[in-house]
Amino acid sequence: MKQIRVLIAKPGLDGHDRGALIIAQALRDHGMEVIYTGLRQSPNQIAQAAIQEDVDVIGLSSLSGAHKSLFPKVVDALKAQQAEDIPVVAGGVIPPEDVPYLEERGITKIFTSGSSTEAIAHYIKQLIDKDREPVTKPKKIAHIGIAVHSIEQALPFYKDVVGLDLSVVEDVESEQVKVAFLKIGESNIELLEPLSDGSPIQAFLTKRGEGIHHIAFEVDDIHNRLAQYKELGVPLINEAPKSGAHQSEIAFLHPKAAHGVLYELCQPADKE
Ligand code: B12
Repeated sequence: MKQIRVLIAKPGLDGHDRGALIIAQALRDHGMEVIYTGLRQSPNQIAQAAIQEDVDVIGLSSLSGAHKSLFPKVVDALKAQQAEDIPVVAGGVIPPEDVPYLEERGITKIFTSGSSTEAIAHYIKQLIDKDREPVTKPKKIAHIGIAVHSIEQALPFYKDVVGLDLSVVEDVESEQVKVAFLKIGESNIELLEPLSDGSPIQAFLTKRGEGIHHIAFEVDDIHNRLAQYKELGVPLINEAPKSGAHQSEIAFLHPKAAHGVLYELCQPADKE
């Protein structure tokens, strides 16, 4: 695979160059060749530089609030010069509500403040190298795990009031927990009762009391996905899958990866 060439550009009068310089250095550290235009470039100048330098991708940075006007102008300038095949990614201080508009106007992906440089480099590599596996969405929410002191005492609410059917109750020795699954549409509510004082569920109950413990995503590529998340710098509780309920393979991401939510990846027994 040839070295990826990236043009990092700052359109308009914006003088904030810290983010652009950090991205330029991070992409170099990831083995890319980076050309930085410097400050105060017009959309036409950026398109011309991209063509002359024969880059694979353009990265725009804007913190001044002019992104809605300037980013689409770069896309238009590329089109006017028959160079619309050069993808444009962008970042900076960009309110989330502007992201759909910018993507509709031809910006391939927006990375807002706080985006990890690993995720940006990974995205660009995957954008250019079609053989790399893209990060795909999980298939569905497999279940929502709820920590309870006693499954027996919690069941009447879920069965008799909510009207859910109990599909299975089993012990998961690896987690020192007894689980009960209640099917709801394509997903399940999973009640979790500790089997011993050493159970992570007992620790959760002691610290926080009963309540939502985790959300599980169903995946069919748990090994690859964990490797991919690791490459993206996602903090993982389990770097390799372990056994979960119904012989599934499971792994937990650290809640600091996801704004305080504990996520589980869950691959049913017959997948992969
Ligand atoms: C540092 C700073 C400055 C420094 C700039 C130093 C420099 N050389 O960059 C100084 C003090 C000079 C400055 C001046 C001004 N600033 Co100022 N500044 C900031 C501040 C506090 C942090 C910006 C920063 O460096 N962040 C760190 C970098 C690493 O983050 P980042 O750029 O967002 O980059 C990340 C992502 O966005 C993304 N990314 C960024 N670029 C790219 C590009 C690509 C290709 C990709 C993939 C990703 C990507 O990846 C990075 C990593 O996650 C922000 C507030 C904020 N919270 O953002 C205000 C802020 C940007 N400034 C602001 C303003 C108003 C100004 C001034 C106009 C103030 C004034 N009245 O004089 C001037 C204008 C300067 C100018 N000539 O343009 C406003 C902008 C408002 C707006 N957008 O509507 C902000 C948002 C503050 C605020 N809340 O009001 N500022």
